[in-house]
Formats: sequence, structure tokens, C-alpha cells
Amino acid sequence: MKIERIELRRIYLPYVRRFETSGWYEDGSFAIIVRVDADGVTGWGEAPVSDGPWYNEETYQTAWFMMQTFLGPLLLGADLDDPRQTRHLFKRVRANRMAKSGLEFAVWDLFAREQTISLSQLLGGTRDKVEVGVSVPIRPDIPALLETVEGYLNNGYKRVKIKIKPGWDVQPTRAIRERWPNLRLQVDGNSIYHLSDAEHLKELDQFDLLLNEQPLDHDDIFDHAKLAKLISTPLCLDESIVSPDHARWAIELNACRIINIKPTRIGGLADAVEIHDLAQAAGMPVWHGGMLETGIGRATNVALASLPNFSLPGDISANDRYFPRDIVHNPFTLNSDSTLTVPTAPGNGAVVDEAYLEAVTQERLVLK
Ligand code: OSB
Ligand code: MG
Repeated sequence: MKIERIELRRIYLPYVRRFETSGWYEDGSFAIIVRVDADGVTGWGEAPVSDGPWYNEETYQTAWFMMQTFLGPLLLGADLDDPRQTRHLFKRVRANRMAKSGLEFAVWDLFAREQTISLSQLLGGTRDKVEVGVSVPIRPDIPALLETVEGYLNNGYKRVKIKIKPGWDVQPTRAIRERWPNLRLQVDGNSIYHLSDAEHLKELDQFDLLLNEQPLDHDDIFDHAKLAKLISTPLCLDESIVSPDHARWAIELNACRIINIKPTRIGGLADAVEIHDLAQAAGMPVWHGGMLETGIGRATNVALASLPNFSLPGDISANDRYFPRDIVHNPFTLNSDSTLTVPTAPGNGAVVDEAYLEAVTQERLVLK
């Protein structure tokens, strides 16, 4: 398929509540929504970038610039036989993986829609439902945290992740564990700790956590391998795993026992599938993380999470946990077994609400 037109939209879509981590907070999504057109077919993608370089180095401004100046022109006019060729087109451009993935997602969606098969099918998915949990932001105090968690449990989520930071780690984890002894619980420090905090992090071992996600630096693998020897809670890497090579290094160094896969952090679905396969061959489970995506990125994530080695619940909650109103007509709803149903419609399955998308668009650019 020859890519004839690329449209970028930077949106602002308010969240239902503030999302706060160890290093930043957000009150809404600053995602870039991508539309590509070829042979009368339309594909949609999303780069879930934010207003600052807090999670990784990208922001909506850098991603916009990279898409407009380098990545868009590389993709425009390209005649592709397979969506996996997109990563080769982009290979000369270093890093900027969220910018790449927004475009790459749209190309995958385009191919699946053209072949009238679901994105899950095109990626090699094997499940019709994916298990999901909820990621709970840092809250002002313990009563507020317990109330928030209780609300999500009442909604039907059966796995909870809490954001932690120094001064908000052992205590909130203990409070949740005491109240819900059997809850599937995990923590995420978003790179706020240092190896010298190992003794402190070891205190979390008493709470029977599923995993401890990315306590150390965003680009560290080496010290995580050291930390892994000092604590019994399974370490999971998020920020540090940005390519199949990084996954291989982490596996060979025993820097983690679990990998959080976010295709946007990795630069696209092709590399994400490669990491999935690599981990599977090494006997390592993966799970699907989230970046508070709109209904477009969320549909892409659900399709990827239908692959067989995604064996822990994902951070892919139903749309209404994030947005009062989303930019799709068919938001996901939570099934009673804490799953989302994998779309079977062609492509990622998202039916874009183009009128509302237009209403929340802050900036628009067409390349053709
Ligand atoms: O570290 O997993 C993370 C959100 C934004 C940036 C980083 C992270 C997160 C989440 C939320 O934890 C996951 C989600 O529900 O989308
Ligand atoms: Mg994380």
C-alpha cells in the first residue's frame, strides 16, 4: 500500500481525575493522534506523549517535530507490502520511539483494515479477552488511597498497581494489604529510587507483591541486576526496555523476572512482538503496560495484549477509568471477570468519533 496522506492532530483530552506518579502529574492527555490514508483505506494511531519529558525524553512538541520533519516525510509516499517495513523506514532516526510508534500503529491498523481482519489476528493474537487491572496514582493520604482502591474494586478490577515514591511506599502498601489480604497487588516507582535504597525496598518483600516495577533509573539495567539479588519481590522493567536488544540484555543479566511491554515506549508493534517472543523463549512472562491512552491507542494495546505470553493482567483499564468522554464511539467496558474483550472488527476496532476528535484538537497538520 502506498501511503498517500498523513494527518497529525495534537489533542487535549481531560482525565476523570489527576494522575500522579513519583515524578510528575497530568490532568489530561496531550496525545498526538495519527491518521494515514492509502488506497481508500484509513488507519489510526496514537503517540501517548505528554506535556513534559517526565516518563521518557519525549513530549508532544518533540514528537510533533519529529513526525513533521523526519518520520512523516519518510513514511509519506512509501509503498509498503507489510507493516513491519515501517520500522526499517524509521531506523535511521535515533530514539524518538513514541513519535515512531504513533505512525507505525496507524500503518498496522491500515493493513488490518485493508485485509478486513482484526489487528489482533494480524499480530498473531490468541485470546478473545485480556485480563486487566488498574494503576492507582499517588493520593493525598491513606484514607483517600483506600477509598480510591475500593472504588476500583467495586468497578470489578481484580488487580491493583499503586504508584510509589520515597515517603509513600511501605505505608500505603501495608494499608492496602491489611485491608485486602488476597488482592493481586504490585507497585511502580517510575525510576525514583537508587541502588542504595535496596534495604528500604526490601521492606516491600513482606507484602506478597506480584512485582516491583522500575524502581531504579529510567535507563538502568545494571543496577537492577544488582537489586534483583537483594530483594525477593520479582523485579519488572518498564522504562529501561526500549528495544529487543535491551530486553535481551535484561534477560541475560537477570535484571528482571518480568517485562512490562508498552509498544509506544519501544517504537512500535513490530519490536514489541519481538520482545514478547524473546521473553517467551526465555520463559519470562510479560504484561501490557499503559500510557493513559485514548480509545485509539487503547484498542491497539488490547490487540497486542491478546498474544499468548501476556500472562499477567495489563494496565489497560476501561476507557471510563480515564476519560469522562473519549474520542471513540465504542469504548471498552470491563467484563465481570476483570477482562476486556478483544475487538474482532477489522483493524484495531476503534470507531473514531471524528466530531469530538475535531473538538479536542489543538493543532492539526496534513502531509501529502
Ligand atoms: O509507569 O506504567 C507507568 C502512566 C503514564 C506513564 C507511565 C506509567 C503510567 C501508568 C498508567 O502506570 C497505566 C495506564 O493505566 O495507562
Ligand atoms: Mg511503569
